[in-house]
Amino acid sequence: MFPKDFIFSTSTAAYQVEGAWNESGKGVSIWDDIVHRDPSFIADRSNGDTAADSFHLYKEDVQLVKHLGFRMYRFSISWPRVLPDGSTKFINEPGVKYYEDLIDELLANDIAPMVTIYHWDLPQMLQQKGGWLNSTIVDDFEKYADFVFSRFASKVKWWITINEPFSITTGYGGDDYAPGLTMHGIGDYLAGHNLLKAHARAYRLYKSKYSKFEGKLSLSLDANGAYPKDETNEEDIRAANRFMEFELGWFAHPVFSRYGNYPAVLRDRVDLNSAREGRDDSRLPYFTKDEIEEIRGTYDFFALNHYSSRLCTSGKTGPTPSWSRDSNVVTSFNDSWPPSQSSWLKVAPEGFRKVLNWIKTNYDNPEVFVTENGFSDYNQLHDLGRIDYLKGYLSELSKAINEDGCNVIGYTVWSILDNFEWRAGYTERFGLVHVDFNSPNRTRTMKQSATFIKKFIKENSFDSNENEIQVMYKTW
Ligand code: PNW
Repeated sequence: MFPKDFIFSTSTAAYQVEGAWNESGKGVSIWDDIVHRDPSFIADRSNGDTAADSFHLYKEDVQLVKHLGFRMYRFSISWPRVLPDGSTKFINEPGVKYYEDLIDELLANDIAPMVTIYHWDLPQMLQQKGGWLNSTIVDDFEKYADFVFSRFASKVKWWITINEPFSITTGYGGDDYAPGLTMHGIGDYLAGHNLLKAHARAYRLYKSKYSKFEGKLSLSLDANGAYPKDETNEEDIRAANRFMEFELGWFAHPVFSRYGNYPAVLRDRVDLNSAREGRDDSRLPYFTKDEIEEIRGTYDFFALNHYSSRLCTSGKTGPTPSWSRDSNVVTSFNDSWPPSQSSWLKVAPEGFRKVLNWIKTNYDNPEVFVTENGFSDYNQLHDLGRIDYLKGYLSELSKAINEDGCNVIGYTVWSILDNFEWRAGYTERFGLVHVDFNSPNRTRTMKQSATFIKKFIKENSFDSNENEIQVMYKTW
């Protein structure tokens, strides 16, 4: 089903699994801050103080990754664990040692590390001066990345600078994530602008200072698949494409397109709405010519996080101003798409193939590494919904590769473990492995999907357990 050297990987992120939130010198992040200041921000009023306790149990995690047959493990470094106040003036060596040990443990077990430098846990000290809204974050991030490369570049060959800039912007313009600001249609674009510059700085720094290590770098972009609500309606077809440009193109066009800069439809719509609102300047900042050139081409592969799809039609939605109002797209789900435990995640595997083809067409068929894909359950071991999800998404992925010629080189399951699912707390579980968050030792138990994926990776096919899967699908 998949090419011989295709890489199967699985992932986590620091705040979601590590715990040890104030141990051995770690500083406070915006997530530590918000969960303690406002417990109602989280569905079950929980937090990541202990999470899956991977800070102490990482060796067990590595054995699970190995046992299931994954060749790679994607994890993130907590910025405030290594640099407690965000700056390199003070380096927290015990925090650095944790990642050294984790990397060594992975390498000793023949698992390649893929390291995400920033997966949402900004040092609170940097948020105090505006976080991603303040352009000084670009220098701060470059210095942090420099520090991380200086310590780990000799052992880590796969790097993600920033995980999901789109999701990060919703913490400034949509109230979805920390820091929980609601500057709709303003804060999100400002944050996005600085995120793009920060990524480019880190990428260029690596190429000028660390290229002898021959690492591959990118940023992970999240994208839903987009379907016209009515496949025969021209306006819906345009709405679906506009949705792709507003969600994925916002960050992909500046980096991966031939000319760089924001997609024209995003530029034009935000400029127009800003003028209509009587503003002097567009709410979407402009890049200088030099900045466009600095950002363009800062990738060695395309890193895609994909979970679900949307039906699109045109229409006004959301507050004025806001990203959704600017997009002029109203989204919904097809009733036939099976649900997960997450309201935003319905099972629509063909949408995955669509996104991969969209990337192929729009960005000249780059190498793609799927850095996240997964399904949420609620506290189950018998997770038939996840098996069905993986089966559907892996099938569509293989069609994209084998029939459409999409250049996909790797695929990552989110997640190896149940973990702290941001605002949903522990009410939505993405793990192949169950974690008992009530047990002091955070007992890990393989779910049925772990057995499924192990067999799949080993045999590079799920034909041999086809019958088993059919039965599972019926019961589910
Ligand atoms: C990702 N959407 O976030 C994150 O990278 C993970 O940390 C997270 O646990 C995982 O997916 C599951 O949520 C996403 O609305 C959040 O399409 C929202 C979306 C996609 C990904």
